[in-house]
Amino acid sequence: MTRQFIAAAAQMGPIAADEPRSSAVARMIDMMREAHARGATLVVFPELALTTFFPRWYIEDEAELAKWFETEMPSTETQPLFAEAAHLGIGFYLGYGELTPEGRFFNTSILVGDTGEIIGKYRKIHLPGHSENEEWRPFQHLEKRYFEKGDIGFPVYDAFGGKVGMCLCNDRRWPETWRVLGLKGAELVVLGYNTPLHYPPAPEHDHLQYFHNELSAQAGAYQNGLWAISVAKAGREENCDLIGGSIIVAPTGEILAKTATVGDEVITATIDLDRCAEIRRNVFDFALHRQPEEYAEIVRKTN
Ligand code: CDT
Repeated sequence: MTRQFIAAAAQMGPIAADEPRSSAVARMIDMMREAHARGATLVVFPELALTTFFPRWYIEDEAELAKWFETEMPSTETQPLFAEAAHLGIGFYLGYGELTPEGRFFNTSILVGDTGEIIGKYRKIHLPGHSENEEWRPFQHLEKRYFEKGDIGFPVYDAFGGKVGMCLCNDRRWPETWRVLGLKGAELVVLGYNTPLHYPPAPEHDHLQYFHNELSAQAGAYQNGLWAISVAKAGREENCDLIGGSIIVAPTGEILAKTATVGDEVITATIDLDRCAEIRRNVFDFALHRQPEEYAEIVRKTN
């Protein structure tokens, strides 16, 4: 049985603070249709794809904060996306702010199958930024304040003929994310991101944002012999420029498709899950070459 399919990255341009979710969903449906017209059976959307990247603001009032979160999925506003996916027979990955019935806040993504059913969920583990309002910054990055660390680890789901893992934005910079997913057998990792072009604590690295973005996904894919689809919310969102550079990466680490804009843009590539073996049966044959007894430092708590 062939394990080949076409997958799409659906990069989104900025979402304004006052843009209703219905508008973001309509934009995603347009791109889903384009992906489908190009033969895709999976389309990957960004992190926090229904709203602006609200952690750039200090929000003191919890009721005000809660407005950026979803209490159900699908919701009234997102139902049309699920319905269109089922109609077209295309699966998707979607990032959003999750507010649970117990009142817990997570930065979450879901994987949805081609009949519109939710296959799996991931809650972001590496939460970047800071917890307190830091007025010296041109914009805040308050993920540590607004989200709880994910509590479901890095699950891998049987989907799209193989094993699929998820992560979110800052997770992609950590080799541990990719390794854990790789060790669990993931053959494809899908992820969305919101990455400001300007990094206030170390602005001397601003010109490296696109490079580090590619470096992380290419290394993660190659060193674990898996496919990666990494998708931006991009462009000038309120007072903050977000990088584009969405990519589809082969298990060899090669970039097979890349966006050229910082707006809504669909790219596609053929994913052949059997190509993971090119790497996993060779230089990164885990069973043959890994030396985990020498890796204890990785799991020792240092803070
Ligand atoms: N959303 C997200 O995780 N963004 C971070 C920004 C850099 S850390 C402030 C990222 O790793 O891209």
